[in-house]
Amino acid sequence: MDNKTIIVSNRLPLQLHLRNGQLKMKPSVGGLATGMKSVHKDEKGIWIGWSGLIEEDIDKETHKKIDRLVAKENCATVSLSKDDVDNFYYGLSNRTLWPLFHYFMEYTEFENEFWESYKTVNQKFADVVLQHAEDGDQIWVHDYQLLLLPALIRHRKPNVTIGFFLHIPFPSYEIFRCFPWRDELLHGILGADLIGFHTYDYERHFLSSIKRILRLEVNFNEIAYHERIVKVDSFPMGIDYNKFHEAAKSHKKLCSEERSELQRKLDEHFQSTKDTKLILSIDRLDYTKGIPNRIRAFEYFLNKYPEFREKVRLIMLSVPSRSDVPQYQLLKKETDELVGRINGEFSTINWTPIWYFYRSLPFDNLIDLYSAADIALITPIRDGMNLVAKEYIATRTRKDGVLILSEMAGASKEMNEAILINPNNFEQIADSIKFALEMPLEQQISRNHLLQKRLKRYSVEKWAHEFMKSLKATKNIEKVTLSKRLDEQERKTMFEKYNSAKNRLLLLDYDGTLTGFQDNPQNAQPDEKLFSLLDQINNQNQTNMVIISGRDRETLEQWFKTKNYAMITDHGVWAKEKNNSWKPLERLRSDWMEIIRPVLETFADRTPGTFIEEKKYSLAWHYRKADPELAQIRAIELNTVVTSLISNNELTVLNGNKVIEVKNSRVNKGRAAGYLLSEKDYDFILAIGDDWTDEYMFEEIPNWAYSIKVGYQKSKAKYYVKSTQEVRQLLQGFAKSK
Ligand code: GDG
Repeated sequence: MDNKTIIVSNRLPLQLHLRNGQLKMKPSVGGLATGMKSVHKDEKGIWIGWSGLIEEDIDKETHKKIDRLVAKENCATVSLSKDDVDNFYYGLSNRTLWPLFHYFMEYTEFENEFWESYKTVNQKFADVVLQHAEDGDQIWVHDYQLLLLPALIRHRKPNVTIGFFLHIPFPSYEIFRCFPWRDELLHGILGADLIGFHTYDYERHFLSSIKRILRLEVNFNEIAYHERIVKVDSFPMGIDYNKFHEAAKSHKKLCSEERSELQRKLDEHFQSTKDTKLILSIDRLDYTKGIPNRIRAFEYFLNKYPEFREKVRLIMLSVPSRSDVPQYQLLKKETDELVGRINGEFSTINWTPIWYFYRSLPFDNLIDLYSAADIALITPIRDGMNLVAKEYIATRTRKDGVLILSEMAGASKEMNEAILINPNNFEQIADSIKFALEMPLEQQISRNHLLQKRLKRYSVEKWAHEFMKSLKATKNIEKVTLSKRLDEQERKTMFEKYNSAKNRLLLLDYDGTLTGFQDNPQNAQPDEKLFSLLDQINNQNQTNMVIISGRDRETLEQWFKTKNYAMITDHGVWAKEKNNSWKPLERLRSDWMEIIRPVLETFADRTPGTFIEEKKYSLAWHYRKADPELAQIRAIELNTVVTSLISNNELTVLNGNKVIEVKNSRVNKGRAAGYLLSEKDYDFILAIGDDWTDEYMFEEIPNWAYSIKVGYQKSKAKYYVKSTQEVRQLLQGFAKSK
């Protein structure tokens, strides 16, 4: 059976209006709606979102009517109350996450009430999704209003594939860490199998927060999370190129009567002031878009290059947005005043420098504006992508026109041929405007030619398609790379085999297997519960239970001094059988340590939070507590340096769990396991461990034996368990036997 795709976003791709009890519905024409059209239609999709109407404003009957209407468009609604909209939408989404993620710390409000509502509303979305989702479905969740949704869905419906795409920037760790509920938010997003961003920078920032805040293992762009692999990637959103390009073409062909009023006004402008050029800017009236900066930079330009007065005009379209939030009201006032002041200062009888529209215009007017403008001046302070920049280029049917674009917009990463500016540098903006006004036509054409080619190829449909392709591919990750989960059924069979076996061998790694990790390795001594379980197993006559560890003999001797366990220490240098004394498995030299120790010391000195553990036969550099990114770089560096020093095969560098260990090559847990296997014929063998050093033993034991990895990572082990808690459950199972 084919699986369906569920799309979830804050708003539905429909506009619903209730006027005098009459319900009106029309489709939205935004970029997202266009891009998702094929996903929505072709894949038997359902789109889930808020209708835009408040619960208190609609009676039961109307509610039903709305549901019937949207169902015809394959949509389903999430119903929100006034309180939800105030605290979830205007609150946490737009007064906390929006400013924080756009680096506007001073506008960010941390209100517990907002957060509570955000959780409640995300749960409301999850409830509706769960009414529709079936095992095997793909679910694509959009944007910052729904960061908790992936985990809420995953929790109740584990067997679906979930994608998440963030349309705004993901800020640097330094900003993100300020958010009071940062852990919950990250866990929420990690419910997804695939997490998408517009640019690599946002992806990088996200991974950095994952490593620093949750301390999770990140392998290139994959995160090992519980028993899943979560993939992170960048997918720069495109536009419906053909729609804009074709609309611009057909507008050029219209005769004067057919032209819009706005177009006629623009025509008049061109007639009366033939050599006056138009600079255009379009955006929602939002503080992230850098509107006051742009006006001030334009003023600076008029002062710096007075010869251009009466020769240029700035047309600014500001679309009303979130006017319930105080900062937006202030921005409106500031913009009005700036436009007023500059027009007052510079206007002449024939010329007003800024034409300012505070409204939303129909699509056709947008095309008129894009087509008429000689320059597009797009100067956001921060912007996830910015589609306006792309739309302007798409409408340039003759390939003329110049785009001046802020390097703070995600779009700048793909639009190198534009003139890229820092929106805070007025000098640079003023010079760029002059440069753009004087740019020879051939240069305009050659720049736009390249830009158009790229925009046409990577359209919004392609973007949606690529995301869906990656999302579906995540379904296969598991099969290729990982061991099988040791589930209830497998466990039962394993215990049965254990019970009926005559000669059993248990090879138990210590750190990360029998106990969890401690920041200081000396604090990982065994607890009473562990002793009691190990005692019960060790007392079984038919079982040879061996603790096999990389730790030094002295430490294990000390911890288990009252016990009579079999142990192998130092990765296999020393062995002690039950009721027996210690003997060396390998005879080794350790004079190499004098050369390697100073090298490790320089790394420990230069990398705060790291330290050296000196063992008898090896040296280990631990970096669990260090800054994860610095430690990763240093670890690679250390590997290279040490490897170059030990060309004679005598030493090996082991990359363990947040530790690099240099030791003699002749020693490893595999060789030690081999020695045990040669001593006796076993009919039940189990080896369990959590890091790379345990892989040697997984390789050494026979195929029919149980090899178990602790944690969900690439491994040669046949099975995996999730955590040290699960290891304890296994020990309990063995302890019950005779
Ligand atoms: C968020 C992120 C990211 C504008 N005025 C009118 C109008 N528009 C259309 C434009 C364009 C869209 O609105 C604006 O999109 P942007 O990308 O520029 O900005 P945001 O609204 O802030 O969007 C942004 C985007 O999500 C997608 O991921 O690029 O960074 O902030 O398509 O054409 N459309 C009509 N009349 C107008 O007056 N019809």
